[in-house]
Amino acid sequence: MAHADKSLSKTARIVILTGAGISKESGLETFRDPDGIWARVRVEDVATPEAFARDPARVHAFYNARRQGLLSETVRPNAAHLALARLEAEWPGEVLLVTQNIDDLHERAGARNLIHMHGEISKALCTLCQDISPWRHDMDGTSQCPACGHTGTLRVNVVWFGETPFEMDRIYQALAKCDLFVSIGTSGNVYPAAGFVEEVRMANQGHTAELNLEPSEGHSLFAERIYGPASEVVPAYVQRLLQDGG
Ligand code: BV8
Repeated sequence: MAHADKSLSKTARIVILTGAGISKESGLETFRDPDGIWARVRVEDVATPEAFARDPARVHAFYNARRQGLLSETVRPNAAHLALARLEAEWPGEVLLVTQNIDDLHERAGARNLIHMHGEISKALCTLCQDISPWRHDMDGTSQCPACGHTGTLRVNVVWFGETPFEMDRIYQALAKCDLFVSIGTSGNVYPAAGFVEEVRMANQGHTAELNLEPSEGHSLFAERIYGPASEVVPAYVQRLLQDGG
């Protein structure tokens, strides 16, 4: 058990949740900030299975634009992504990184023990043969599945609203036994991710910390809260953990 005033043992197990805020300083949009994605498109039109069934071209166009944005050479991991990769590399205990983000900035920063619970924009799922393939260019109704060769069967491999996030059993198991849970760059609006802090509190074992630009919906549930831009507060927090256990 670690409090802000008690250090964490070096064998402690750490679970980190990230959201769109950690990628903001890399040039990617968040969702619920005033200039965010949901300020210009509706979830119901582009991020549900019903939207895809109703107007696949519109959904393909929405993700094609975001994928192109992610792949521009100006979008690179920032100091927060790099600090989390450093923590994973240097912390003797297990560090599991669970991201809600569909970008690839954590892996480009060097993260390895990583779960994309909402999927990845740079992967395609074939709705016919269920193959998941790397996909780093535009997708539309004529795109061909690399595995089964059919066309018109591909969708972006992300979890839409109403769909079940990936690897939930593994995530809940890690939350139940972690000694430290850190939530970074998320507004705490989307479940089940927004409920992870309560899972840790119910297990009554881990310390909980929120690192965000401003208080999230669930800020009062965290034992420790640190506010500021991720590229500043995350490296400082990681340095503190590595130096004296938090
Ligand atoms: C599901 C992929 C069943 C696509 C996304 C209760 C329980 C369970 C479900 C529900 C429930 N209540 C409602 C639901 C349904 C729904 C839901 O939560 N609705 C909400 C809107 C009420 N949930 C679902 O449908 C989920 N599925 O529940 O299945 C189930 C349940 C449990 C177990 C098994 C099965 C599926 C949700 C996934 C939807 N897909 N994305 C895509 O990306 O296009 S969600 C989308 O929101 C993104 O993944 C995003 O990551 C996520 C969360 O948003 P944030 O990352 O937090 O981004 P946001 O803009 O909101 O906030 C950014 C924060 O960063 C802000 O606080 C800001 O201040 C901060 N910030 C900004 N700049 C910086 C910064 N911080 C630091 N530094 C900075 N520089």
